[in-house]
Amino acid sequence: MTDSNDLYRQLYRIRRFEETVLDNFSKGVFFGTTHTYLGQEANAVGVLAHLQDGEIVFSNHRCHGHFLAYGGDMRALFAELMGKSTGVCGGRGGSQHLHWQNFYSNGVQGGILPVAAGMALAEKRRQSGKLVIAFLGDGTFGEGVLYEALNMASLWEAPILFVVEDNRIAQTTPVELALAGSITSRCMAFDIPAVEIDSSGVLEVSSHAERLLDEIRLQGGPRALVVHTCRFGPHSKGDDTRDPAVVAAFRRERDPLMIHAPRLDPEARAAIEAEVNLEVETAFAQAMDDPWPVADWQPSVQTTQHQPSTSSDQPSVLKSLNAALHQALSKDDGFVVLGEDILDPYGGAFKVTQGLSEAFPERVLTTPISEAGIVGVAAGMALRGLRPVVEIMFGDFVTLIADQVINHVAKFRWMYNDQVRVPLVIRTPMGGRRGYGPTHSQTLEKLFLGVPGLRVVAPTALGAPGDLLAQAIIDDDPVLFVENKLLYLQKLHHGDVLSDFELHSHSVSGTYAPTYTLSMRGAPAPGLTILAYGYMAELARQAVFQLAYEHEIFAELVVPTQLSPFENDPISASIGRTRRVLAVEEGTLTLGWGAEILARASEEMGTNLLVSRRVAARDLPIPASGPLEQAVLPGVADIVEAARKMV
Ligand SMILES: Cc1ncc(C[n+]2csc(CCOP(=O)(O)OP(=O)(O)O)c2C)c(N)n1
Repeated sequence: MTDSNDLYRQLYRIRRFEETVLDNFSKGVFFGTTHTYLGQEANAVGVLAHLQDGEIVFSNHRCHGHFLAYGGDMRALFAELMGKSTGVCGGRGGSQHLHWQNFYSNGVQGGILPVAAGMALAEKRRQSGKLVIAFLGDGTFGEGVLYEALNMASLWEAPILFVVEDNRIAQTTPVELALAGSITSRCMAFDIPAVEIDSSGVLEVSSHAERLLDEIRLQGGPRALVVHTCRFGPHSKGDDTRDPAVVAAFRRERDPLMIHAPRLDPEARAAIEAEVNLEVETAFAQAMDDPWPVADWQPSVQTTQHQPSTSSDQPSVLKSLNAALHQALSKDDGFVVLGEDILDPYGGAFKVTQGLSEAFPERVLTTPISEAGIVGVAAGMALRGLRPVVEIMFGDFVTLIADQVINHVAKFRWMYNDQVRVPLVIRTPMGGRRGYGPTHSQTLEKLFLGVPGLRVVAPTALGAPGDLLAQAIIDDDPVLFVENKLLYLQKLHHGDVLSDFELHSHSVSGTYAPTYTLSMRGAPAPGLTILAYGYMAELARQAVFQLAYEHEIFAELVVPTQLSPFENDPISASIGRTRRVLAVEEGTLTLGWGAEILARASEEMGTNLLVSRRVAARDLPIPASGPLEQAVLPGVADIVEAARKMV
């Protein structure tokens, strides 16, 4: 157990750090935002006093105190807040986004909690005996994803301590205006044993935390510590709407330093304060002198060509994907599959996961209906070295995972300055033509195109979707793997179907997902480039055939399997030859993928581009009725008609 002097030193370090930050914000030294921990120091110090080697801390926007109590470097923290290259994350993260050793923080309320639970589950799976501590505030109890995380943490007995710092206010909103019932009972409703204390005393926080952490280590499962605490400063820099008399009373009666100080010898206390004052001054001055980072990251793209293998006996797309999952799971016990209703005998809504749970019962997890939570948990597992594959039952529900994908999964590597990897695959069936109606038929991947840090891949029957999935599974970075529903029962092409076509596969460096080009064998040079992916590539292939035989229009079809990051080389090579481009997609027309294709072509070619068009779904929800659905979604006839207008 840490001695009293040391506890005081830690409390005082945080206090002086935060005061220095606030003072200097008003002088313009810092930029952006900050959320200081003044008044709450006892929580971080008391809880983290019991952290053991290799254990994990996940924190939120108010993370400086947690970071310093974890053992983080003060100069690096100042530097991070200043945006300097010596910062904890090289200036990429700033005040709310820190990562060092086993410490992580992110500034989106609630979003970290499934990730933290996933980390705890990864530690449990590998029987490391290590636990996770996750800090959150009372206001975060308004976020739905928190309850997904509590549910899964309890259900799967994740070794995690939720530390709720209940300072009775969220930004400017008092808890009375935002929270019904009690935080402790909410935790207990999930069968998570919870202890509630009303204290700013570091010893009291410490003794409760110690007991709960010991319980987790001995018995497993989650626990919660709910601490009524007092925020002394503004929410961030100057936004305190509370009555100053209330805050003054907190400072008089609930100051963790004043509560703890009488336990120290006054001389020892003065010496500690002098040492810390010097440490803070020095760290601040060093950070001020530290260099600014240089933006020197460059994507590198090179194109090479290769022929795909050909064999006449082809499985369906579904079988190919299913086989890839079986193979991955049999190779390495770090691979896990999570999703709703994926257990056998049902085997998932579209059967891509069939047979997996029977063969690998320990590593195939059926989940609650918690799309955001599942992705968060899987992200936590991925951060701790597992390789999860998540199934989102219908692509329409990617709206629910957007925060996890965009603000967590895709950002971690970059904002933590390349120190982590998130080897996570999110598979999902997309698309219409099955009469499932407006909320189960959409093509929504365009919402995720252009999200930095995320690879979006769409297999076709032209290549081997299973190989593509296998590559995605061993990718160290996150992949959104979009499977069009109509492709599932389609046999992989080669042999007969493609005998009329010349097929090339282009692999661009930096990705394993090829772009295919396809043109009529023995035909004159194509005068039009048609671009399509996923199932639309199938319809476009039929259109290319029809255009050649019925209209003597020869087109080259370009089919990327990686939609994002956007790989322009094979596309622009084709458009450079034909000078005409038709982009075809199943998503809605406006602000879609095709718009990007046309914009790139026109930027590159200017007036050399003779004509460009798009074929896409109408800007309408997708109706269930067959004829209505057909009228909304693009078909072969639409592609043929558009092409004829262009040539
Ligand atoms: C999803 C989300 N919504 C809103 C915000 C803006 N915001 C940042 S902190 C905060 C208040 C959080 O309150 P609480 O969880 O009680 O933590 P405290 O600030 O009191 O430590 C809000 C609304 C955010 N960061 N993330």
